[in-house]
Amino acid sequence: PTTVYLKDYTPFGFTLESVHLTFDLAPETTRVKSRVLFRPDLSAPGRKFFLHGEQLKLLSAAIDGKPVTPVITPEGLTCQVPDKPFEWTCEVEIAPAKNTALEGLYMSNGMYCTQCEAEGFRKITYYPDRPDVMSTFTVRINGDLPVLLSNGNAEGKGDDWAEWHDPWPKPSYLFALVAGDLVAHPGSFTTCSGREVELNLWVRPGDEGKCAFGMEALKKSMKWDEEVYGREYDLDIFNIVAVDDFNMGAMENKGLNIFNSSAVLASPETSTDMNFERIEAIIAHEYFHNWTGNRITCRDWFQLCLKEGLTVFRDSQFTSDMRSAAVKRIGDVIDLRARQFPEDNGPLAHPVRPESFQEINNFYTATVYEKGAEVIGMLKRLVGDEAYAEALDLYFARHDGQACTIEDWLKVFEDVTGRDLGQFKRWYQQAGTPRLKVEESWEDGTLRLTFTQSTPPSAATPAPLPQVIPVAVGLIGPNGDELRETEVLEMTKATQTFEFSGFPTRPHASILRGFSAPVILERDLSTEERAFFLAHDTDPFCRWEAGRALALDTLNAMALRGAAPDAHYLDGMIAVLRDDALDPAYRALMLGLPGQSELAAAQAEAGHTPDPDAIWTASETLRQTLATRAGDLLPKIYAAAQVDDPYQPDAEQSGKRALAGAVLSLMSRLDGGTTASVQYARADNMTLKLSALACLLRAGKGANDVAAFYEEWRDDRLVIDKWFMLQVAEAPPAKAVETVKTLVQHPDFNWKNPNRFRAVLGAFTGHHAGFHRKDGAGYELLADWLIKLDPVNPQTTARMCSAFQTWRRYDTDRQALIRAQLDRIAATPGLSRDTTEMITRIQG
Ligand code: HT7
Ligand code: ZN
Repeated sequence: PTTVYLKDYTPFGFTLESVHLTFDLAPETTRVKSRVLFRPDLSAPGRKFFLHGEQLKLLSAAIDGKPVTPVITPEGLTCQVPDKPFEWTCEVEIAPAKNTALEGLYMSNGMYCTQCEAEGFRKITYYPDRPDVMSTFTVRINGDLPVLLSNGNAEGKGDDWAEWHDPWPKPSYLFALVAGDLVAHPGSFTTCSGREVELNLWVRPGDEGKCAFGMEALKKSMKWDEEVYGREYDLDIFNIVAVDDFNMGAMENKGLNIFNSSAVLASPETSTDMNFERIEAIIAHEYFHNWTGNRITCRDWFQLCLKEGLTVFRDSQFTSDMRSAAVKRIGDVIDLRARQFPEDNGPLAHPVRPESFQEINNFYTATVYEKGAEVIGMLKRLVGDEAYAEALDLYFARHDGQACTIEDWLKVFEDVTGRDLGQFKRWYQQAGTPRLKVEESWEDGTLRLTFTQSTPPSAATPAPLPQVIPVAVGLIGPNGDELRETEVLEMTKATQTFEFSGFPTRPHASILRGFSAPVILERDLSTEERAFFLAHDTDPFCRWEAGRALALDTLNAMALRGAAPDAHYLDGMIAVLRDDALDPAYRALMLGLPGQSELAAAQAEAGHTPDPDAIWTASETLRQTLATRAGDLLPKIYAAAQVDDPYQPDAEQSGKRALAGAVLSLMSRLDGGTTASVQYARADNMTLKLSALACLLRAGKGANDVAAFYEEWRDDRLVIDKWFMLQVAEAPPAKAVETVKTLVQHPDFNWKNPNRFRAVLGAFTGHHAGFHRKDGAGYELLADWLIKLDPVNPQTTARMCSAFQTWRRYDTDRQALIRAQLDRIAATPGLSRDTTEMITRIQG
């Protein structure tokens, strides 16, 4: 397979004046005609007329009406073209019904839909399928289907045709077409300049009752982007379509967003609070792309973080504004540590802006998205809120309509602030999570903090250089009073000391407030000091982090040395349980334990070999001990956390349900599931149903309810995904493999549907002790399924290979077992480019 390098970027050499497409839809024989006006850029002498095209049957091609015979390869075609503007026309045939990879034009439950990012348009027609080639599109769809949609504004329609025109130049990856038997949940929005925008959420008949929340989320997003970023919507219509077969969450096609149905459809009876929050965030994310991604796009796919990091950052700001900022921040950090840190510290490590790839689909990663967003958060912290707002205004004004780079992005900040961001740029260029070690000394009323940064070398970055690290620090007194407000220390060297003077007694330094940089903070604190911060830190993140560190320390001591649960942790958690003044959602977060994979990572980081079974046992023991210690306190808190009002998926109610759920899971260890049974029977919403069912399964009592649940919800595919997922997640480690093997025999296990595949196999790879079963049965099972899925859907297969990325952490037996499976996958004849690249990188 060929490797593409950032350093090799060259412009296309032709401008596209306009694009006209005509689709004659038929499941196995769709005809696509294209008419494109090309203007050669005469100042680009080496230009080559190359049009991407894959799996296309070329029926005809012509230049200025004269038939031509291009040279065709599996990647595309070339042709002699004139040195003056010319009209390219061609007709191809494709088979959407046979397209199981879900890239290009494909079918899902009888509906036609497209997914073109990153390089799917080349499976629709021959075209310069690269993000720096932008043009206006006019699209005619011929097909005998009730709803025919494409990008932009509706130009006209008849019984079996529709025409759309998108006046905003866009790259091909933002093209979309949808056709099918769909119903609209309508809405409207008046923009800040008084324009009326028609909104529609298109769904399959039967799903109409799951649209209201998504529509409201869209309106809130449109308003927020006007108020916070000054961004107004720019078409007369905005359509969202829900699709059942989809490789990722959603896609921001101009004016026609396409969503995985799990990322947009919701009702209280079928969706959990977490589903609602995720849906609100994804709708916002895709909508925000209209400016950060669509109006200003990426020059090439190496610049993916330009749109994704910024848009994730913007959707996090939105959620913080709509809900609790502290809870959102902590949730983001939990997610970053669970998904991005393993990537950054393993064989898949790559910079936020990678420098090479074989298959770009493999770089839609937590590093590009979530670390990319962290980098923007750091930039904002360093320059301040005002300069950030000014820089963004300049970015939109200067680059509207362009395909840009990270250099363009940083330059607006340099121009606004006068700062040199050369060193800061390393965050985009270097892989690896920096370790930030802090040492403290106290003398003559002065507290000195000495920070040392170092990033482990990796294949992607063999010799990392010091980065700019904003370290937010506050000082607190012995009673928890804030002695010095949060200030951002700017670390630029490998080692740096900061002094804080004028204190009669030694203050406590609360460090890395708000998780001000995506680093691993190495700080030697006693359990007493951690308990102090857990009780007194005024920064919600650092307070939560203190509890987290206590949990990690005690779990590691229990798993590695058979130690007893730490009293400071238990006392601290009892205090949290008793503290009615704390936001329930925050208390629920405090009560959560670190994930078992995170514990394994921490142990490996400290030079130990993690034992998944010991980690599982330690986690269970700690929960059981906490439950026993809390005892009678639990039913009281559970009762106080009940919601009497009608269900609302808002922050207040979901916070209470999260706390009730955390407490119920502790109570179930004491009452054998009695309270959970009552909750399950009475619940009128999916959040309460599922939290109760999980407790019952853990208590070994859920079999009947699981069966009844299936009968009740068998016709609702999104609920049945939950049904599959829950059984895997709650299986005891020794039974996880067998549970999966039984579930994949179920008639509803449609493995070609990515949501269903992930519900079972994704949940399985998240079951740390089950997946890492000592005899390797978990590894073999996953490999079997990856080999089976790869020819059908390479993208989803490749993403799931990352379950193996942590293989070097484990004992030599497990390492050998995983390596054997990696070798087996790699040796599979005809393995896709996607999966080949992932497996090769993981093998190292
Ligand atoms: N920009 C999109 C990324 C994407 C995608 C989405 C769905 C299916 C396949 C895809 N390939 C790439 C989603 C986003 O970040 O908003
Ligand atoms: Zn995105």
